[in-house]
Amino acid sequence: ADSYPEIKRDSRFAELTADDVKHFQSICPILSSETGNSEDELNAFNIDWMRKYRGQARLVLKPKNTEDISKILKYCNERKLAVVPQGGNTGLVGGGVPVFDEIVISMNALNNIRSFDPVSGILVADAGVILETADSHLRKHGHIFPLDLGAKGSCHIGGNVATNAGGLRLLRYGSLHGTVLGVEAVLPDGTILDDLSLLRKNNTGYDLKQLFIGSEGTIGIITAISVLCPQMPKAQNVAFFAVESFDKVQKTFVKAKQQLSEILSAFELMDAGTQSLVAKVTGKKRPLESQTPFYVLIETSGSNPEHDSEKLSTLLEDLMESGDVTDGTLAESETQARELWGWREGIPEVLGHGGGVYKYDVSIPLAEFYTLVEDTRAHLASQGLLKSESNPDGVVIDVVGYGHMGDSNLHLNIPVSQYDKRIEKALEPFVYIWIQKRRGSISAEHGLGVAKSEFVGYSRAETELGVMRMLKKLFDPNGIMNPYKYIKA
Ligand code: FAD
Ligand code: 2HG
Ligand code: ZN
Repeated sequence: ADSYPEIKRDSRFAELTADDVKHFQSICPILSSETGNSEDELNAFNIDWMRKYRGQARLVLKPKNTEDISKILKYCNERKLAVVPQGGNTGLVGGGVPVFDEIVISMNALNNIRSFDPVSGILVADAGVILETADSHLRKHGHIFPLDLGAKGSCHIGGNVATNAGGLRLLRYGSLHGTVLGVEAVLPDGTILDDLSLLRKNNTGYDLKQLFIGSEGTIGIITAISVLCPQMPKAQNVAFFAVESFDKVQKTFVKAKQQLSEILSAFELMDAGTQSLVAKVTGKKRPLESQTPFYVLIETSGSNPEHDSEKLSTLLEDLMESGDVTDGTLAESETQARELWGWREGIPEVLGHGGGVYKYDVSIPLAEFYTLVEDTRAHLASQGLLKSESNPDGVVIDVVGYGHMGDSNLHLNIPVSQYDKRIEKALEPFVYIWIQKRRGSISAEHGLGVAKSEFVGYSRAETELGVMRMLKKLFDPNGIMNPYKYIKA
């Protein structure tokens, strides 16, 4: 495939025939070039959210329930037809789209909320339920989904579990490894694994569901999940600060933890570059007059509106008095809170507007959290790639950093005027070596997909990778599940 000159199609996999298409048609609705669907219709499933990765699937299956998926996988496994499970197709590492002609199994039609128990707070729902739909349903019952992220309007809860998405409030509600109580999944040979537990505590043997959380469609298809949902907070407050140095950002983080403790629900960092870009693309008035290198968004979620706003106002006063922050504002309404969040959640969307963007999603110890951005900037400038007054033809528009600082998770983004192998070569393995030296993670929350698959060795030892390969072989001996990605055999 042109998109992947460095990868070869695996000849173990069969090529799709007209008989195969007919067989799938007897199971569920399909989209196929053979049955008259246009390239545009298939492109929606072949091309990813960033328009960076493009596969060539000629068949998209739209199963309606777990049994359909069981029949599909059993057949594919016997015929050695490779597949790629696809949720909302909002992933950022090329994991949800095919590399070659893998059959896309779209989870869009598995979208029933099965049950919600307001006493225990446990939701059971199909994997294809859109995150925002699940959250709205829960809100009607005084609860929320324990995960929130910018792609909530399109991503699936099954996709979230398959990528172990982190999101904006992991700091408060923890990882899906803690909140997901059960998983129903179909194994590559068609076996339905019913581990849809409603139990918080269950030490009877290996915890199988954990293997599916973050497995990116490589060992089976998640068809439903059960998840423990927190109470909807009665009060939610948002503050936005301008900060002069990263040292002061760290001081602000410590004070926020000390003074807000159990009500702190997000601590997000945005650098100046991201905020200029959001302002430029959206044309909106900036929330603060002060132009500083860093901005911080703090959110609290609690049960007493008066107490919470008092705590946040006291924190703002303290930070202003000590000079830790230069300027700050508190949202006075839900609309204002949403607007402030827009300066953070809107970043991924605007970063691609210049032509393309290289994304690195890393965990780094906090002391050096922002140093990666500075070092990458200096490195690209030294290679003559960074656009500047003295280098107006540079293809790299900027080097920016933002992310979930409360979880030590930085999003290093390099917006460019066009994708260019020279930039990629300058960035990789440069970024990964940098991370390895700090014992960080090259994939904090977006997963490996096709983008990071080559580089897992920078974050994982060979012994760990060996065990992972054994697991993959055990679940998927024919290797049909989402090939060319994740941990390669
Ligand atoms: P897809 O993109 O469709 O698939 C992702 C992977 O999961 C693929 O490997 C696919 O094969 C597999 N998969 C999907 N469904 C299933 C299933 N049912 N069974 C087995 N495998 C499956 N991520 C974060 O962690 N935190 C964020 O804050 C965050 N913010 C984002 C903001 C924006 C604007 C965007 C576009 C993305 C963001 N992401 C974030 C990326 C994140 O990975 C996805 O949004 C989400 O978790 C993927 O869900 P999806 O349904 O779109 O999955
Ligand atoms: C976020 O936190 C997402 O906004 C996306 O994880 C990050 O696009 C990115 O690099
Ligand atoms: Zn993120």
